[in-house]
Amino acid sequence: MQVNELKKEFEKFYGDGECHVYFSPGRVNLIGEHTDYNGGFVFPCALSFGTYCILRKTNNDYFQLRSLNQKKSYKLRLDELSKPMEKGNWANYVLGVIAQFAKDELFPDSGADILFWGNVPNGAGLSSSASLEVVTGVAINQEYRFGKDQLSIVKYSQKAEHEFAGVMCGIMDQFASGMGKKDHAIYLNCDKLEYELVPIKLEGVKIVIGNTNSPHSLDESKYNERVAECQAAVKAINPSRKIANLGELCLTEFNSLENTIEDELIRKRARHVVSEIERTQKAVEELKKGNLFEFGQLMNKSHDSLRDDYEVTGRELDCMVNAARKIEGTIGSRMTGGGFGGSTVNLVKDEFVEEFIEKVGKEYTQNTGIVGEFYVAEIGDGGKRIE
Ligand code: GAF
Repeated sequence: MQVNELKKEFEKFYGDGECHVYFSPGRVNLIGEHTDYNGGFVFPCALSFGTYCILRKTNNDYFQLRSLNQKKSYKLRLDELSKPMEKGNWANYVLGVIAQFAKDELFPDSGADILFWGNVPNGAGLSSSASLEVVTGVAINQEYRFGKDQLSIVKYSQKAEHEFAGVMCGIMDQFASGMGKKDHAIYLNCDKLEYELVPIKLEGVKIVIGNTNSPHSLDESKYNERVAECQAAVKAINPSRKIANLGELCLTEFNSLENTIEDELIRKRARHVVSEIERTQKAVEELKKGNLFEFGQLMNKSHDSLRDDYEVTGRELDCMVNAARKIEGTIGSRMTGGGFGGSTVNLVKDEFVEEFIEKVGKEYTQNTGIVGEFYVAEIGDGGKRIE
């Protein structure tokens, strides 16, 4: 939907008059999975699709919240804006962010009419919820002149996910949605929150996203269990080497310490995290040198580690990745995001993209009975006002 059409939809609900349009993107992570909440490195980019928020301040004392993607709409008094609703209500992502402003004593002093619309496929592991949180934060911050910087909005959005959705996520998704830059990936140290925008100039190669259409839902998945398993690994290592998180260990150190983790499952989880951080660092180095082939090999290894040691891939993602790797022009293929369903990310040579989509799609459907979807990714900017 074009912005003009969205504004017409807004006027259908709320009447004519001035309104402002904000946008925040979804993200695709190229490498560095399940490392963010371990203080490691990630390498995501913002997408050109995401969530739009059209907003008009009013003189009322209530917020009206609607989404073209959802059936339920809400009318909430200003004093109700920071309270969570029942689990599963989409408005929680919005209220969760408003609640963070409130903790800093920043309260909207008048009402607003708000319409959301998103074109990130839900459950595709491409951060539709982060894009909704970040667009809310950016819009409320600017409209009510709260004066917060973009990084604070990113942090508010992560807190909203913890407190209002119950997912103890790292900061990657909200960071990519807030801080992304067109044609760049973000090389982020999730411990220090230092980052570098790395230009993505993939000559003759496209980033192809494969949506398994096998719903991934972070709160229902085992995401929080993985977070807890990593904490258990830290605890087991601590008597021998004091660390606050697994990101403090390089692989050589981990190899010498891994026997301190008695539980084989916990050891495997930790091995994924430590090896993935090292892979991510290497991958970024290779990309900077223009070694796409090496980058692709590391993507493949990342998936294999997520499958064997971290066990977050599942049948659909594995099936799509296996099919992708059979295509001659595939440089690398892996799952992206939290896993347990969702999407794959693939580097595919231009002249093979069509064949990739056709053959991978066909094999995937034959093996799973599900029809997948494919998008050639465009890397866009982070959250901002667009009109
Ligand atoms: C999800 C989470 F929200 C991120 O913080 C990150 O942990 C990712 O899964 C796995 O890398 O998208």
